[in-house]
Amino acid sequence: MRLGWLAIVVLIGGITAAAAQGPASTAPKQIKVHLVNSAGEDAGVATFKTVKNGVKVKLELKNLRFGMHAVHIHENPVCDAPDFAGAGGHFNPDGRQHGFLNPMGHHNGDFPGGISIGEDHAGEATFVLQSISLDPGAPNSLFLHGGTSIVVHAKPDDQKTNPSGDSGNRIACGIIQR
Ligand SMILES: [Cu+2]
Repeated sequence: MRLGWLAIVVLIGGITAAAAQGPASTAPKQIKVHLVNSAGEDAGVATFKTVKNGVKVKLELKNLRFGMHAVHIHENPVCDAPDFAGAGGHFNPDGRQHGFLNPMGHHNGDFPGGISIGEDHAGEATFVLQSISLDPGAPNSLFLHGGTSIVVHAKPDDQKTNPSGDSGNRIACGIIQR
């Protein structure tokens, strides 16, 4: 019975969508993104969730090299190991420069910190990014132009060097799509 009602609600929703649909009605509340490392191995998961002041990003990563690593949202939904060059530059619809310490900053896809990977090659970190959205209709939507990607770098982010924080090679990547 419950499924039946759901189906009806979905149907009505679909019929009225063209007229009544605000972008928020189709925005996923949460998405999970799977990352791969340069060797094509599973590098863990990033979970994106809409919160009051932005999007909360929880990183649960593995199979990565020990140390601090920069993390960014990049502009293309492409993760082409081993160098992930296809991910393109940082997601930056607002047209700013890189880094939270840059007076001209920051990119929409910049993270205020990085992730610390332990000797077990795993690590966790959580951030709230205020300049991105899961709302497909928003100008700063992660789903703009077919999606974006989340990229982990070999080095930490200095938060000021344009355009990429002197963060070195790309060592993991996950495609962000609806
Ligand atoms: Cu990057």
